[in-house]
Amino acid sequence: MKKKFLCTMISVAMTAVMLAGCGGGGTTATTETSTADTAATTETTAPAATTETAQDDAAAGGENIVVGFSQVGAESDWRTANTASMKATFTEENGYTLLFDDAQQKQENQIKAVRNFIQQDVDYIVIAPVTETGWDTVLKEAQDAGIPVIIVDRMVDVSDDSLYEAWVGSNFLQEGYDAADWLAEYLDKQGRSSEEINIVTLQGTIGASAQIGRTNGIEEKMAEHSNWKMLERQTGEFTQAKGQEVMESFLKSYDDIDVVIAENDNMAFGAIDAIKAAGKTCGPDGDIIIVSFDAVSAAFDSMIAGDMNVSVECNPLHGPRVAELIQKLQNGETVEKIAYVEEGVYPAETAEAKKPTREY
Ligand code: GYE
Repeated sequence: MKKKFLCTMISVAMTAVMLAGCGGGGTTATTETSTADTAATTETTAPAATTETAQDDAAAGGENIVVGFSQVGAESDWRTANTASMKATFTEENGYTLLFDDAQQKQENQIKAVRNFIQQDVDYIVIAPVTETGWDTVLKEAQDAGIPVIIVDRMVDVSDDSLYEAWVGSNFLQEGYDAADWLAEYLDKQGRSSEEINIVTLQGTIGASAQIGRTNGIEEKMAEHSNWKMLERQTGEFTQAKGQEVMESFLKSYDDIDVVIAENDNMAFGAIDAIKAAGKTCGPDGDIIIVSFDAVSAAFDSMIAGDMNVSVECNPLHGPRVAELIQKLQNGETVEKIAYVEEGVYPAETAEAKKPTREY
């Protein structure tokens, strides 16, 4: 799309070094890291293949808009749906060439991917950042290269907001409030609003906006409920396996857990497995109340099965939203710097009716 002949030539030259595998710099390392870890990632990440696509597009003077997307990883159902949304939006038919990089939950991989995109002189860089901090330097590099950056899903915490054009994602603090408000109402209906309520929390990746907002939202609301006691919080890294592991240790430490707050559905699934394995019960008719976030399709199955009490929605379908931002920027229009998506709360009693309407 860009007609920067010199930049393209430099980019092609650097790419050639990278493909030949004889460079010692960060770009080569990105390729190796991304391809070495898992076979599955290699397929989706395929740095060499995506590099060739960018080259081809540039060489052919292609009119496609080249978008480099640095994705967090594939840690959850939410993330899978988010990746699918981006890939379904940024297609050749829609006028895009997508360079997709899976960072496997490591910020260092994301930084390498962004540098790779800069070297390839993509038209736009889109980042779903693992954590909020640590972005100033690489975003400045993108800005100096004249490449607009869009942040999606989690936020970045940078000293200068002009380092990115726009952000679109969820109001994670509001999600935390919504979860706590649902719990207060539920306990009230059960006549337990002054009983001591013991809570444990499985937190997301520490430093990720989804973790910070949800933890803080609940923490703020705790002040309104003097009978709520947070026994412990620990990260389950947003994965089912870690969620299960941490829940197993919580169950060993405490025999009187009333509520599990899992900062995403996959950790809740892990926690439910741990609870059942320990011979305890959970869900609307069980001993332990399960409060979760995301409201992915499998959470509705879990609610229908009677295991989960509620899931606070977090919408991952950001592909079209990012595309709209890019189209506006292409037309020289101003875009909203910060845009939140609308979300709901889905308690178990709504699951059966709502499940067929869910898109992810
Ligand atoms: O809740 C979780 C995923 O950042 C909103 O990341 C996202 C979170 C989501 O791993 O399932």
